[in-house]
Parts: sequence; structure tokens; C-alpha cells
Amino acid sequence: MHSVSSIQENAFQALDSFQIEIPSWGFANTGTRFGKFLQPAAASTLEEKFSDAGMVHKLTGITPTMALHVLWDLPNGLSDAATIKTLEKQYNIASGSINPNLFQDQEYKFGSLCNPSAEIRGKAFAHLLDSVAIARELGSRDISLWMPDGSNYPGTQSMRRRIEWLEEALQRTHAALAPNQRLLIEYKPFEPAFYHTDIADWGMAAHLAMHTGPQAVVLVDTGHHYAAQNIEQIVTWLLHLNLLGGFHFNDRRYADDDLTLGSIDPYQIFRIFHEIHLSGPKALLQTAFMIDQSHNLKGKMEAMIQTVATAQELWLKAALVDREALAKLQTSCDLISSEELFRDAFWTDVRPLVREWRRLRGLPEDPLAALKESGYVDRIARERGGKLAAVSSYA
Ligand code: PSV
Ligand code: MN
Ligand code: MN
Repeated sequence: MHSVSSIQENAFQALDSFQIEIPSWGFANTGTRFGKFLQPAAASTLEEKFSDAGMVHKLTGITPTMALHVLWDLPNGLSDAATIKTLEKQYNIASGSINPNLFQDQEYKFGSLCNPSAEIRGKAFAHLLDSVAIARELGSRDISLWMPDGSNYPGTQSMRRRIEWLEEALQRTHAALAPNQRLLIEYKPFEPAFYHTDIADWGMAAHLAMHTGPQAVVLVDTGHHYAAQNIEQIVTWLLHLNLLGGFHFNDRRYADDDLTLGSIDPYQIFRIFHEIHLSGPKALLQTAFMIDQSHNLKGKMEAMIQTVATAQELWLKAALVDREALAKLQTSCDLISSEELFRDAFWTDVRPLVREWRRLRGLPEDPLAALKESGYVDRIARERGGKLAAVSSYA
């Protein structure tokens, strides 16, 4: 039996170890292919995104970095880096992962790095190199690659040749990385391509990472799996292979819905976090926790803070699993006791512990309520409301 103070000590240690990156595109107006519902408080400039991210960090204390999408946030490439450095200081938010954009240009109709045209492949590769340079300039460790490449109809593309083109491009990108940089390879089973996708699952991503080089690792976006796939088992394999680079967290009901984390299945995230806790502090250092959500209907600030707080609670719940006791029960195949031990942690109401942790660190105990009281959303809605919102049309 653990004493109350040792539970609190472990809990606070777990909370101290947890940070999560927020995406710039989570503050902008996004939508579905059927349209967008514009929100007056949505950010349409880079400064507004930094301001929003800074506010989320101020209220939660655990989101010191913001992921940037090159085309949406640095339309002029490297020359925008100086502005970003000023904004970082002004709003107390550092640049996080750098996301190349290989999916919006008209030329990518038949693919980017896997396009049959050598010229278009070259253009996509040049964009990757630019993204590596931007990351280096901004001191970002991770370049987070997702590409939409694939095809819609059988027989219309050579899947085989496209593997070879991809392997080559990634190896050449790896050669441009600084020693402290990493290339995160994200997979997704379908959408926008509906017949074949060039990096469709974790096996393909893992192969590509191994083939590419030691600084290439896999990114798991929780929304990028078929229904009923065991994501924590995939995470376990990647940890075992030392190939897990990070996560894009979001929740889903059907496909890549990008709903707020834990809104549909919080137990799923708990089970993933349990595997990270099992792997120890080194695995944690190498695992980038990032949010990849766009809030179509919920208020953007509210949704982001709700997500961050939910992630924090689930991280703590997973930390509460008595892993030693669980290992013994697993060895003796005591099914009910082991499952109940696991579920007990999940069902523990950790919110009082998190509130206490926040209080001791001078943070608001209830960040969502603090956001409301601050009047921030009302103010930005007034200030930004008149402007036409920026377009980030695909998420
Ligand atoms: C693609 O669905 C994706 O998950 C990639 O990570 C993109 O960078 C992101 O969404 C854009 O929202
Ligand atoms: Mn993603
Ligand atoms: Mn996605």
C-alpha cells in the first residue's frame, strides 16, 4: 500500500515530466470539404497564433512550443524566421516541430516525393531541404513529414517505383540534417488518396525510417488508423525498435476526424501513455507529444486548453498504474486482478491532484475558467472579428 504523500510525490513527478506541443493551425479557421464556419476569435496572422499559443501556455504551463506548418506560417520560407524569433520572445513560445507542406501546391496533383515527374519530385525535395534549414535556424529538433501521396484507381500508378523514389528522397533529406535534428515520418491509411497511399501504415513508416538513417523515426497520429486497430501495440513495437519519434494526438470516431483528444475514447490515450511510462525517461525524452487538431465548431482557445488539460490528466492516470504489481499479476495470469489494477488507475479522479500541482506552481487551478475570466477570447473576437480569416483549407 502506498502512502498518500508518496502517491502525491509520484503524481507531481509525472506532471513535471509532461509537456505537449500545440499546433499553429489549431488556432486558425479550418473546416471540412463542405465548408468552413468562420469564428471571430480565430487567428489569421502568425502573430495572432503566437499570441493564442502564449495564452494557452500561460494558463496551463505545459505548452512551451508551437508546431509550425511551413506554407501556412512561413510563406516566404527562411526569410520569415527572423519575424518568428521576435514573436517567440514576445509571446514566450518557442517554435516546435517544423511541418513541410507537400499537399497544397497544384503541382502535387499526382504526388510530391512520389510524383512520376522528376521535376515535381525535385521541387518537393527542395521544399524538404528548405524545411530542414528553417528548423535549424529556429532551433527546432523535429521536421515532421506527412505527404498525401497515393492514387485513387488501381493500375494507375507504379507503387513499386514510388517506394524507390521515396527511399531516395528521404535518404537525401537525412543527409541534410544537423546531428541534433530528426526526421519524423507520419503514416496515414487513406485520404486524400483513396486507393493506395504511399506511406499507409506503421510498417511502411518503420521501414522507411530504418532505411533512411538513425535520425529518422516514426510519428504516430492517433487519427491515422483503421477502426479497431490496436494503437498501443503499434506504439509498443515502435518503442521496442527504438523507432518512436512522437505523436500527433487527436480523437476520432470514424477516420481522421481530428476531434479533441479524449472526447471519444480517453481509455485509448491512457493505454498509449501506459506504454510510454513503462519505457522509462529515455523513451519520454525521445517522444514528442504534439496535438494535431483543428476545431471546426468548438472555440479554438477553449478546445486547445480542454485538450491540453485532458492530455495532462490522462498522462497522470497512466502514471498511477502500479507497474511492478501489474507485472507480477501478469506473470501469474491473474486476469481479473491485473485488469482491475489497470482500470483502477484509469478511473481515479486525478483532477484534485492536478489542481494542487497547478496551485503550487502559480498556475490557475482551472485553466478553462481562467480563460473565461481573463476576457481574452472576447477581446480577440472583437479585435479580429471583422477580418477575413486566413485559409488553411486542408487538415
Ligand atoms: C494529415 O492528415 C495530418 O495529420 C498531417 O499531420 C498534417 O500536417 C496535418 O494533418 C495538417 O492538419
Ligand atoms: Mn498529423
Ligand atoms: Mn491527420
